[in-house]
Amino acid sequence: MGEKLTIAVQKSGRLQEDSLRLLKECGISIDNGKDQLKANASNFPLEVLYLRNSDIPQYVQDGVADIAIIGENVVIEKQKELEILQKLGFSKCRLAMALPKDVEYTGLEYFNGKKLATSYPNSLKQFLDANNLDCDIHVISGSVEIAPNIGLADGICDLVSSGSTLFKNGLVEVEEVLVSEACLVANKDISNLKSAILDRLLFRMKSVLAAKN
Ligand code: PRT
Repeated sequence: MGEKLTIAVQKSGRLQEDSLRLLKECGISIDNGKDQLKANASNFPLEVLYLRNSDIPQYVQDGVADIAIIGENVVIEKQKELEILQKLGFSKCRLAMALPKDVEYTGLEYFNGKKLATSYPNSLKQFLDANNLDCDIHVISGSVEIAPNIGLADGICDLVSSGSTLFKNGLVEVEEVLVSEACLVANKDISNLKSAILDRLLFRMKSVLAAKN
C-alpha cells in the first residue's frame, strides 16, 4: 500500500462541519461510517482522525497525525512545535478580556492585581507580561462568562465571536488579546513522500480558498 497523509479534524464541535466541507470542496471523498473515529478518503491518499480540538496539537507534534485543521487560538495556547501552513477563513473569533458592564474601565492598568478567569492561561499570561501587568489567573475549562457573576473573578478572558454571550452575562469587551481563525497546521518533520501528498492537498485548498475571495 502507498504512503498516506493523516489529517486530524475535530470530532464534534464548531470546526467539524466547515473542516469536512473544505475537504469535500477539495474533491476528497471520505468514507465515513457512523461514529467512526478514523476514516479513509476513497480518491486521495488521506486518512482522517476525528479527535478533540484541544488534544490535536499534541497529536500533531507527536506525529500521530501529520496535519490538522484547528483554531489558531489553540495552536498559540498549547505552545507546541507546529507549522501553520494556511489560514482557512472560517471559525473566526477573538480572545478578549471582558469586565462587568458597570465597571468604569480606565485602561490596561485597571487589571493590575485583579483576578481573571480564563480557559486560555498561556495566551493571557503572554498578553499580561507584554503589558507589564500582574494578575491572578484562575483557570476554568468552560462557562467562563459566569465567573464574575458568581464572585469567582473580577473579569474574564475568553473567546468571543458575536459577543452575545458576553452581553447575556452582563459583560463588556475591553481588550483584544489575539484574533483567530481555523488553520491548517503540520508536524515539522514530515517525510518527503508525505510532503508530496501535502503539496497536492495544499494546492487544492489554496484554489478553493482563492475561488471564495
Ligand atoms: O471539545 P473540543 O476540545 O473538541 O473543543 P472545544 O470545546 O475547544 O471546541 P469548540 O467547538 O467550542 O470550538 C472550537 C474552535 O472554534 C475554538 O478553538 C475556536 O478556534 C473556534 N471558535 C470560534 C470558537 C468561537 N468562535 C466561540 N464563540 N470557540 C468558542 N466560542 C465560544 C466562546 O468560548 C464563548 O463561550 O462561544 C462563546 C461566545 O460566542 P459569542 O458568539 O456569543 O460571542
